[in-house]
Amino acid sequence: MDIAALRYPPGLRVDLAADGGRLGHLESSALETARRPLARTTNPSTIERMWRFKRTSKTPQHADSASAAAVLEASSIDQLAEQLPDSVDELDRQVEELVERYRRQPTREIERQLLALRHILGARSLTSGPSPAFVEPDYESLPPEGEVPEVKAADLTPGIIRAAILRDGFLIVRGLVPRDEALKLAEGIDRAFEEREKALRGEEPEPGYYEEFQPLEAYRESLLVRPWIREGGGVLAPDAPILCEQMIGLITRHGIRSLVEGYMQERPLISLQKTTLRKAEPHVPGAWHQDGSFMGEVRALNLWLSLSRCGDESPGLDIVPRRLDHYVEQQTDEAVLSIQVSQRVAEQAAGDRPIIRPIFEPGDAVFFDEMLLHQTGSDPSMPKPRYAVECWFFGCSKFPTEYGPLAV
Ligand SMILES: O=C(O)CCC(=O)C(=O)O
Ligand SMILES: [Fe+2]
Repeated sequence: MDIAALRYPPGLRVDLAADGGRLGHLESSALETARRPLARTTNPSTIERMWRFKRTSKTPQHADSASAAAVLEASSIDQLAEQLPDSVDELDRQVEELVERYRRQPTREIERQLLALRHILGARSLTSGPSPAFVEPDYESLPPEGEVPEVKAADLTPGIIRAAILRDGFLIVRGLVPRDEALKLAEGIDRAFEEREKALRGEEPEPGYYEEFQPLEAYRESLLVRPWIREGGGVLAPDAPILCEQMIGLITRHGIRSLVEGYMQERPLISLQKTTLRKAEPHVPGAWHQDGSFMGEVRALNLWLSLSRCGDESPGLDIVPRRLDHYVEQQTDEAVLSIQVSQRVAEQAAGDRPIIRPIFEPGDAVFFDEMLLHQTGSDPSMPKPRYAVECWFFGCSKFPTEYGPLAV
C-alpha cells in the first residue's frame, strides 16, 4: 500500500514510530518542505509599519535569501502581541473595526493583519477552570428516531444540534450557506492548491492564496503538520488568508458562530491546525477515524461544509450513524495508521444501523463532534473532486493544548 497516498485525517499528528518507520521516507522531505521559506511577492512593510514594528532589514524578494525574512517575520507576531492591549474586549473591537475596513476595501494587508489579530486574540481568550454545560438538547424538534437527522438551515438551533449529536452522532443541515457563496469558496480552494504547488517549486505564489502563516512562537512546532495536510488533500485555511477571511465571513454572517456559541455556552475558537480547506480526489481512499482519538480532551464541534455536489459524482462523507461513547479499536486489519479504524471495526460499531454516504449540495453541512466515526467516502469511479471546509470549533475552556487558536 502506498502510504503517501493515504488520506490523513486533517490535523493528524502522525506518530512515525508507531507506523514502524514506514513513513520515514515522508519525514525528511516533508519536514524540509515545512521549513522551507517561501518566496514572497509583496513586501509586508505596509502591515508592519501599520503595527509599528521595528524592522532591522528589508524583506528579501527571493527564496534563497528569505531565511532572514522568515525569522524576522516569525518574531514580528510575538512583538505585535506584546504591543497589543491585553483586554479581550479591546481586541474584539479592533477585529471588528478591521473587518469593517476590509468589507469596504478588501486588501491582502488587511487579511494578514486580521489573521495575526485573530490568532493573538484567540490565545488571549483561552481560559482554564470549569467548563459550562452544553446547551439543553431539543429532542422534540428532531426528525423521528431511525431517520437520518436532517434539518433546514432556517430550523437550526443549538438545542437541535445537541440533540442530534447525543442521539445519532451528527446532524445534516441543508442550505446552511448560499450555494453561490459555497461555489465561490470552492474555486478559491482550487486556486490555493495551485499556488501552493508553485510555491513548493520555488515560484512566487499569488499573494493571499498561499502564504504560510507564522504563528506565535509557542505554536510554531505544531505547524510542522503541513506536509501531511497536503498529502491528505487539504490546505490549512490560515495559509490562504483570502480564503480564511472568506470562510470566517460565511461563519459569522450566516449565524454559525452564534449557533456554536449557543451550543457550547462559551466562546468558541477555531484553530490553525484543524481548519482545513479540502479537495478530495476520487482515487484517494478514505480512512475511518474518530477525531477525538488524537485531539486530547476537548469540547469540540465540527462544521463540515460541502462546497460541491458530493456523495455520488464526487467523494462524500461515510458516517457510522450512531452516538459512540468510546473510541473504537484502531490499527487492526487493513488499517495501517495509528489512528485509523478498519472497515470491519467500523461495521461492527454501526451494528444494525447501516453506514451512510449522504448526498450533499454546495452549502449543505454536517455538524458532529470528536466521537463520530467517519471517513472520506471516495470511489475511484467518481468523475469529480469534491471541495469542502472542515472547521473544528473548540470551547475556550478546553482548547486542545497542541493547537494554535484563532478567534472568529
Ligand atoms: O472532508 C473529508 O473527507 C474528511 C473530513 C473529516 O475527516 C472531518 O471533517 O473531520
Ligand atoms: Fe475527521
